[in-house]
Amino acid sequence: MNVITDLSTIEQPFTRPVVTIGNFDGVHKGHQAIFHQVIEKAESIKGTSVAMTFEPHPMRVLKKKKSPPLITLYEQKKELIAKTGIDVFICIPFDKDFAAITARRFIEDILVKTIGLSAIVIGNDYSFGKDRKGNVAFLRQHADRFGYEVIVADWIPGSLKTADRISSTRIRETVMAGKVDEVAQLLGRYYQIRGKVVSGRNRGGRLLGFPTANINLIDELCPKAGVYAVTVECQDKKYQGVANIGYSPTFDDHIFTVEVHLLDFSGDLYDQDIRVNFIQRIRNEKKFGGLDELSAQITKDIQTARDILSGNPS
Ligand code: RBF
Ligand code: MG
Repeated sequence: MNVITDLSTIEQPFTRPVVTIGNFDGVHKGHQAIFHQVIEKAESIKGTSVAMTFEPHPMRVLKKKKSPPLITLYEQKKELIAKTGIDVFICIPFDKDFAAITARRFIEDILVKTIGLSAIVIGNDYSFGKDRKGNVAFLRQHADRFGYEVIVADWIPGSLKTADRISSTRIRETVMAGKVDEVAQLLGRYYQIRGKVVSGRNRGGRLLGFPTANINLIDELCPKAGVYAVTVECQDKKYQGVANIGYSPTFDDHIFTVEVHLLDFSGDLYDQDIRVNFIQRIRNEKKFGGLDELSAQITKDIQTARDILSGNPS
């Protein structure tokens, strides 16, 4: 995938580009369907498939206060879009000046002159440009003069309001509710968090017999407190694991931690980049009467995780 983060580096228009534009937070199944529609259209006209997005997320620039946690940060979004087979990824640095560009100028200067737009695929609920004037109807008004085709993305099941509609909002809520199996259905992959392994209180191994890698999250969104069966990616290896998210109420320090115990592993992961994929929720966090009870429960959790993971090769 060709990655472009500066429009001024585009020296000539692409060959019959088929473009989609969006924030694509989560790169969920709906987004994936749009990318496949873009790719198929591009193949049918021997053109170039293009995904255009913005960074930072426009909602961060436009209304800082009530912006929800992102599902996928830039790096992950880029990786996931690359996996769909899109040819060109254009990420426009978003700021107040860019937000002030009218939909009309955006179409004429960027989509048509710079990119050479042949066709655009967008959702019937998407809008862009100053005052969000750019939408399907607006694009259609200018289509003949500029010689591009407007294709309405057809992934959306039912109307915009139906409960089964996949949306970034719904995914955020489902992650925060800890329903990671449902999230996997919406994403078409397991929900993943990324971070760095940091030192914890050195208590898990020493006191409980179950050492954990404590994770300093890079991601903004995290499943609700509890215990989960997970897979872990670290140093180009994949592990099975059991994650605990929360405050370890058995102890009285009330510090929020995300930690993962890796099955069949002994070693040091300090300072490593780590990725955790959430397969299934096991239980709520509990306050135990003592260390023995807690470690007996963790032993059970590990068995539960093994059972879950043996049926989920991933
Ligand atoms: N701590 C709790 O206080 N309550 C729990 O229910 C709990 N469940 C855990 C389950 C697993 C699989 C693991 C690895 C840890 C769990 N912990 C729990 C956290 C434990 O207290 C923590 O790993 C140590 O205190 C080291 O930080
Ligand atoms: Mg630990």
